[in-house]
Amino acid sequence: MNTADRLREFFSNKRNIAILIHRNPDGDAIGSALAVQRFLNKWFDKYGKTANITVISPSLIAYFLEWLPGAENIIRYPETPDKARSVLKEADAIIYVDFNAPTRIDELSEDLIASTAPVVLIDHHRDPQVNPQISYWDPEAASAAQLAWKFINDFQEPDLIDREIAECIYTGIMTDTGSFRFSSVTPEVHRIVADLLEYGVNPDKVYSLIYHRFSLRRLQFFGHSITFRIRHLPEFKTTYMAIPLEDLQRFNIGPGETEGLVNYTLAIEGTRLGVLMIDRTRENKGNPMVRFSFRSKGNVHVDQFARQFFNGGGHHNAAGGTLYTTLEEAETYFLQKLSHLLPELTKED
Ligand SMILES: [Mn+2]
Repeated sequence: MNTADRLREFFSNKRNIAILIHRNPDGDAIGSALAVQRFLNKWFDKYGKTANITVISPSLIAYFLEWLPGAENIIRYPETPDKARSVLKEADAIIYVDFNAPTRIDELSEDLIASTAPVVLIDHHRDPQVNPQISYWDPEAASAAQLAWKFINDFQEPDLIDREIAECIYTGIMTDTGSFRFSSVTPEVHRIVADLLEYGVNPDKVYSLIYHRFSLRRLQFFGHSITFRIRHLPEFKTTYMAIPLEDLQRFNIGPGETEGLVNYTLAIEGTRLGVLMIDRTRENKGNPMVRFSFRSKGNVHVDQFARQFFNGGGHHNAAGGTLYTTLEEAETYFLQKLSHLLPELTKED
């Protein structure tokens, strides 16, 4: 059976499809999920069938992603936990988008583990913890969105693809590649982007809707962090920022508003490892918790580092992790562990 037939056969008898994305969903997770949802809705419509296709987010949605076509219909667990649970419970297919471990969806994880519905995986993170019936998984892919694009195109229904779907996919690729510049960007990525522009995507519009959305308060928070919270360690080719809770409170920084801050650490010449650590006590019911974002250049592989020492993981050059300590303890611990990366940090590519 060819791929299109397999996809059609899998979906044709499904009536309640839940599309799940990871906590604190980014442009890639939301863009990919909404593209898949819109496409599947049109596909069921075309064949005169009805199916409930629902995107569930474990977290609220960052305001600069709310404009994405279809975002208004995402079920957000913190707002409607019962609805999120019942959709998951009734699902006869679950599509994992931009994540691959049930534990990455916080309070919904237990419900997901309990589900026996067949799984479709659309993801580019390493070490999947699921057993999908249909898999669009490639850890070398720059974004989940390009795998979602392959999934959509594999149905061989080009008339169902529209500008809105293309905008969602474009958003996912743009946000996961640092606007098309990370080492994961291949000629194939640009070929996909070229196709998306053919569908009418306006790059300047999408970029502005995502990145030119700072409030004065948020820009001042970035300026404050860069001025007062940054440390540069030239002997380790490392630059990091440690953001205390008082800063988040002073500038009233909400979920998702620290997005992009870590990138400034890599802007300092000679930096090969950039780290952002943020006091997330508020998100852990008042108990100490620090979230780490790691960014790196070349052969400095932060995914292993994050997995080994920070209860995390990710990609070679972008990873995350969590410690359940105070910010000061987290900083001390990080500085102790940094020596493990020294060989990679000081070896040029
Ligand atoms: Mn992604």
